[in-house]
Amino acid sequence: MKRNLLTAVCITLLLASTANFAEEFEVQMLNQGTDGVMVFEPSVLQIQVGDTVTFTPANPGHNSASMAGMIPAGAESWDSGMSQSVTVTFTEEGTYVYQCTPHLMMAMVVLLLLVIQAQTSTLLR
Ligand SMILES: [Cu+2]
Repeated sequence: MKRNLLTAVCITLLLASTANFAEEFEVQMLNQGTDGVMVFEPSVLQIQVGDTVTFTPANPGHNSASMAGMIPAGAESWDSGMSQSVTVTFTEEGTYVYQCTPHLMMAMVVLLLLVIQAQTSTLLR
């Protein structure tokens, strides 16, 4: 009996850890970050399909805009607008390149976001 209970607890924990909950991430647009000036932080994110990322202008004068032709086919482009935040849900697997439009000429903020398909547990199938 005790053993069954322990097994049940273990399975519950396993299911909880492998369950596919969409996660939320935040990327800040900064005048000064740990990587230098005019940066997105974090600069590279690995997320899963279905996750959302909110781009937050911690300092004004920035935006987050996907670059045409540099996001996966079928993915929706975005542009937060100047000094605005935007929340993007990533529905397509692949690599996304985005920019801060006014600072692109400063070789700034063209960053990568990698979206991978969620790992689904074979135990559940
Ligand atoms: Cu900027």
